[in-house]
Amino acid sequence: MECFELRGLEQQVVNYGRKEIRSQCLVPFCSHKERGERKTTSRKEELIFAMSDLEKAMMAIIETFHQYSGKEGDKHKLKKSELKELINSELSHFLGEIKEQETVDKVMETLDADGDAECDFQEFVAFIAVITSACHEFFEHE
Ligand SMILES: [Ca+2]
Ligand SMILES: [Ca+2]
Repeated sequence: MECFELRGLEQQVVNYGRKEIRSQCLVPFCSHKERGERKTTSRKEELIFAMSDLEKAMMAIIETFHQYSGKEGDKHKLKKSELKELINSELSHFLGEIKEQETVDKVMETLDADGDAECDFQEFVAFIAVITSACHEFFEHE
């Protein structure tokens, strides 16, 4: 299948995260039963249907980022309020709830590698990698 070719796949995935997934009504995240009942009608749907759990998790990272980054200001960057909302809504089991503005400031300062006072996707992925690594340590020693 040509959509599995490595060349251009990265861009396809990025485009997916930005535009397509919203209109796909979260097909990759629905249950196996629902998916089984759904007829694949397009190449994009076939790709989503064929994705592994790891690939779906990667798509979830992209989708989640854009769900919050698109709320205010630059649609491709998280400002502090968007970052806070994302952490409190999507990472509460791993990070707990952020209440103090001071904590938000500190988190942004830590994540903001290029110093523009916002968190872009690359900075966000680095953040997810750090949390995932910490979870790995934690669950390894459980
Ligand atoms: Ca934004
Ligand atoms: Ca930044």
